[in-house]
Amino acid sequence: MRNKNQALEPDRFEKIMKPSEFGKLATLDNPDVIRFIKKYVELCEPGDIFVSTGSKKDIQYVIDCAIADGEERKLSIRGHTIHFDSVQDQGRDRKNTNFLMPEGQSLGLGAISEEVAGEIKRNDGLNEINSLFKGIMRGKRLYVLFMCLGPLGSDFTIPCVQITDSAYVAHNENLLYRQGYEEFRKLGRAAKFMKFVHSAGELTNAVSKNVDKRRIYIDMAEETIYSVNTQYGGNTIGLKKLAMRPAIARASREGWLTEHMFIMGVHGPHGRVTYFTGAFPSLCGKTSTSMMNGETIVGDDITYMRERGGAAFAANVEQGIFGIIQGVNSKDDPILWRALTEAGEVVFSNILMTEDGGTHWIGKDGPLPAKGVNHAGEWRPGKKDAQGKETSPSHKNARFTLDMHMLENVDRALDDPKGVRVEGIIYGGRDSNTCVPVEEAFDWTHGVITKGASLESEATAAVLGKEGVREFNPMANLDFLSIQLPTYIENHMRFGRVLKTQPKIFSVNYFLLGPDGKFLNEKVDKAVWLKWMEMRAHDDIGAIETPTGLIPIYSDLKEIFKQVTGKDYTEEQYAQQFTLRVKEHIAKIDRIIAIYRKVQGTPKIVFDVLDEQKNRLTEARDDFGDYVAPDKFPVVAPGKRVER
Ligand code: SPV
Ligand code: MN
Repeated sequence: MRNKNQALEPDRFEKIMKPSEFGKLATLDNPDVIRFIKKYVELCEPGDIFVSTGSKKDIQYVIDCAIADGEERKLSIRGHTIHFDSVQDQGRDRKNTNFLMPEGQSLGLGAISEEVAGEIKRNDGLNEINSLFKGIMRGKRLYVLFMCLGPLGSDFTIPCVQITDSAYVAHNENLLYRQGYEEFRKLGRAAKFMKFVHSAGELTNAVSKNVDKRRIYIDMAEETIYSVNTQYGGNTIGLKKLAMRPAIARASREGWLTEHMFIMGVHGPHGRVTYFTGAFPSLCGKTSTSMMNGETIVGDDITYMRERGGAAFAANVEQGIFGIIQGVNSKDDPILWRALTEAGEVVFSNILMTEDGGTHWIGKDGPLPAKGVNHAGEWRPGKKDAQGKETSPSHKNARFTLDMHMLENVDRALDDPKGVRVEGIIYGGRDSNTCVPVEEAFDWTHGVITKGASLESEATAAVLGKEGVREFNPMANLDFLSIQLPTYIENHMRFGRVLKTQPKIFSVNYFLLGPDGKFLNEKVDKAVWLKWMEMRAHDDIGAIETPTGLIPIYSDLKEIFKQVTGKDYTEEQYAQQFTLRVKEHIAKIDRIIAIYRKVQGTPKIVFDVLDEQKNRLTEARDDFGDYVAPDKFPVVAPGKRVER
């Protein structure tokens, strides 16, 4: 009960809410929205509230605030800004990302890996987060954003409210997602929205200070996600990785898919455009694949997929890119290069800034600047870290944010409410010694199980502290799984069953090493694998049937290499790249089976399909040994398989 004095005292919400801002909320006619915002205003005690309607003016206001607060600084090129995250805040924090679990429930993901989001008791988590949020926004401004996941006016659309005290986070949301204010207005009380509450916490030099108290807590019951004491985009931008958790659960309940996938149009013969989606763990070439020269991009990170008229249709959840900048150069990535070096709205994070507002990053064209400033402070070539190791000008996970509409290669279907028809799904990981550069699965089930559900990757810098370790990462989606893995796999199988025409499933591996420890492929070779998959999707060319899938015929690749890269692709290169590495494959299957044995409720079909593959491999080994050249296996005509 309130005492008399408190009753006279208006609530903070009423006190600090300007009529102009309240008016923007009132128009929405949604008491749940007001209740939600009010709750966190009372708890976090901001000094000011700004409500964005997504108008040009409101979007510009957020940018101005980010610069005025110092979270972003202007660079010399018009529209470019730079932001720094704390040295300890350079990637997604798996350790402090937890599901708030109701009593007696578990996702069972702990059996698979210690690296996945953990589980804590819901009440404990809420208590902890509430105490961290208490008064955390004193003296700061709270930004309220109405956004949408997916294209507007579509069955893909999910309305969301993001509240944050970081203008940098709000700026990113505005670039990366479609504005949702109109959608909220249209839906009124019927809006079934996801909620994101973020505070960067106390700042020093505009950077989160208490990263030791960084927490990302996921409350599935309320579709609400809390993030505190961090600024790194993957931990804070609600509609990005935070929203994937409730979206995966919604998708599974309703029979569609939420995937960690790009979408791209691959341009085939005679003006044909064929859409592919691709799932890759972080830092494995996902964005660069989707940005491949000559193709068009629909999305680079997160995809929703639904069945329509018996086919699979996919839409980009986002409209922008929060992409890795390392290695972007004018030769390999001409379109991105132009976007990142010409006037236009771009937010850079954790790269090097020079005194005159220039930039540098690992792999950028041009000479290293003599000095500059990055996330770790002053930098000069040769600067060593505390361990005496030479440091690079930018962090490996340094990123850029931009709206894809500014790209020359944006696909015209980006905002199509229907999505695009998917003809192929690609799974890729960082794999130095097992899988061939490109391979097609025999069918949907074989692809889902041996490629998607068996995906592994050597870990990278997008996740804190784990470089080099081989990690199991089914569908490259393990970090975001919010349902039990067997349920997730079964949803894929079920999705395939309702399709009359199933997309083909492929794997790619850009990271295969030769005996000398050098990469067997160049960056541009990716373009060749895409064209090969495009032809296969239409049954234009044949393939070679190996125990693990269908691989290219040398003569087809030779021609595509000539056309796409101008390179003379030799038979020797082909043999090196496409030799079946039986020993490594069997070791991989054994690893995967051992993992699924630990997962309660794994569907039997998973073991059956893996066992069959192992048997085929064992037979091949008996006949040909541990390493088998492609010419030992039969050629099959387009659309055919070997009769067994
Ligand atoms: C990834 O790491 O998969 C990303 C960047 O796309 S993050 O926002 O950190 O998830
Ligand atoms: Mn991603």
